[in-house]
Amino acid sequence: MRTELFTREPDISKVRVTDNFWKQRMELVRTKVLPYEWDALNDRIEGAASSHAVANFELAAKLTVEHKVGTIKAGSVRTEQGQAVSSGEENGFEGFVFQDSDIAKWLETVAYTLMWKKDAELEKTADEVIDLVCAAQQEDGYLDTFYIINGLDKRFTNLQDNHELYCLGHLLEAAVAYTDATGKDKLLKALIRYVDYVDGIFGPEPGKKKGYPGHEEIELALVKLFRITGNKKYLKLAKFFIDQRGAEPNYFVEECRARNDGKPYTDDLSYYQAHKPVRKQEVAIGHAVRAAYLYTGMADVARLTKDDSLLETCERLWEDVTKKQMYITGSIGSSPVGEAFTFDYDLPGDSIYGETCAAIGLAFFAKRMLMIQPKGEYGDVLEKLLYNGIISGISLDGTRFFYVNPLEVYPKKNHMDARFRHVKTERQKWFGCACCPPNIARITASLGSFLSSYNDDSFYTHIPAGAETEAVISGNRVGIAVEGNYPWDGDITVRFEPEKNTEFTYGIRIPSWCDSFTAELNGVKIEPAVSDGYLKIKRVFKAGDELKLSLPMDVKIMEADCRVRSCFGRVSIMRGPVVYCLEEADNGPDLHRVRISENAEFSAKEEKDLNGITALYCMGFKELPGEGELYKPASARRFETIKLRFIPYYAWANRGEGEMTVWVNRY
Ligand code: FUB
Ligand code: ZN
Repeated sequence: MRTELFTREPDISKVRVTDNFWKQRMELVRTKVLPYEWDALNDRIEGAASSHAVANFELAAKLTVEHKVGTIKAGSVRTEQGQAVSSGEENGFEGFVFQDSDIAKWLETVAYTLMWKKDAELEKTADEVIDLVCAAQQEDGYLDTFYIINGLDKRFTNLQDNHELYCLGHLLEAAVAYTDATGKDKLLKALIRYVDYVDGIFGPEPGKKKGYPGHEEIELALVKLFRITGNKKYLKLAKFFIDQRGAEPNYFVEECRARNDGKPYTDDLSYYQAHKPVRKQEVAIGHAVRAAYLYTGMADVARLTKDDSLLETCERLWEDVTKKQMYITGSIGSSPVGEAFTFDYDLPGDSIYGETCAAIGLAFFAKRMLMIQPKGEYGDVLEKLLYNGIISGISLDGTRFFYVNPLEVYPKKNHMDARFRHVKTERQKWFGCACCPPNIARITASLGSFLSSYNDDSFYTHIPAGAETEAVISGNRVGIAVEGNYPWDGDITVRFEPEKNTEFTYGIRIPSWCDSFTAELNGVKIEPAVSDGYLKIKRVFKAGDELKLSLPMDVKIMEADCRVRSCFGRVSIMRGPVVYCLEEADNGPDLHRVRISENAEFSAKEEKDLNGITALYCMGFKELPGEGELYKPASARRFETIKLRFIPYYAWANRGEGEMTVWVNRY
């Protein structure tokens, strides 16, 4: 294969996140988000959208035990945004067809937290949930509450919309994580039975169905199953789903014809990335979460099967997503119609979709690309996502969530203009379609697996958040501890503790926002080589070696490429990896009237509000309204000077409803 630099992710149970910024969030997930989520999944939160996820499993388990499973016909209807929903509520199933996945993500998050903090009570609850999930399983291994309740005769007849393979993927991820965390394999064994059943139905062999999921997810999950079992058949199945996607005759068209239920088949296969085989896809298209999960699975399979053509496809799509269709916060998905990508440089900040799950999916993709080849650009995007477009999806107290992550809100418009109603101006208690909150919980809880990767002769730090990681390099156990106060401070110390002297290459990403930096090894200034965005040091490391890095965190006034129409003539502010915004709470209303000069001088101040942030201040100008006339000569405009306070974008909407903008007019 073209690259031989493969690395593997660290064993997450051997990573201790010590970082102030993240430890606080991880603890929040453990102590607040998980119990809150559990209440939501049990419909115990007053005023929150209904979930029914636990109740669906209870009903499915009851029917399984009583041998009364699915006798009534299942179907699906579509929401405005093209999403399939259940129409089987009269049978007792409630919610979206993929409601099971919320339970899976909760379990997966529990597993990660147990890796850093034992909690007998939480583990007991998780064990009980696993018992419940397993009780719903059919004798042949099948396990999806929607069809168990609504009609097993219809299972796998609507792969396009009904999410069975997506739910299986999430359950698999949970099972692998739970086994990693606790050593218990009840769920894993159950899921293996289900996957084996699926493997008997789908595949390239004659007589098997040539289908693939309408919502990708199982591909990346099968790779995790391959990792924990070592059984190549799971990798083969992941590859089959990827290779088969978009092949002619199109499976979704054929399955619709076979269903013969009077409903027309979809006229937009690109929504599912099924309009052509993946290797022929030139641009990122369709539903953004689906795309990001697909690309993640593709990168996994490319790495593990050494498939150059698949790798080239990943690189091409990566390029398109990150250079032409990504917001400055890392968010993706410009349109609420189909929750989807649109076209290059179309990045409106106010009518954006920017689903939290899509940002998380892109982080998964970035992590996989880093495992194929540690390159600065992958780490830069991962960092952008982690410090901006992902964590903006959760309130600082862990109990309110954004599904859509706008870069600009004017609440009056969002409430009154139907075109902007999908953009909420306040985080919500929960969602009927609740994919995002549990997703943000699981990525936060598994942060340790995103920070670094390594192989037999090298170790790379992708994100310099504080963490102690243990890896086996050249057969020796090597401890590597990163310390600092990222993302507020660019001074980073890396300590090396190999069990014995070990030769390897240590690489640490020099972020693209950093124009110059200094480095010292054991107190001596060094000028090490930077290649592919990483500072690399090859030597025999011994216990006590220490690398100090100083990345100056200047405030940067950024602009988008002039092909991005929506923010033409506007600037946004970054410091280090953090994107900033203006909020009405600090700067008054009518933020569209604010302008700043590209020579504005900023001061940075550590402040205690918003759970501790570095706020930025500068002088700006606010245009004054006229005397009543709607139009006037431009030369007649007048400004007042105003002191502006910028806060990190992720922290917006924690002080009540108000205007917010990331892009500010240029003076
Ligand atoms: O379809 C499952 C999830 O629901 C998608 O990933 C999200 O976009 C939401 O529509
Ligand atoms: Zn989501």
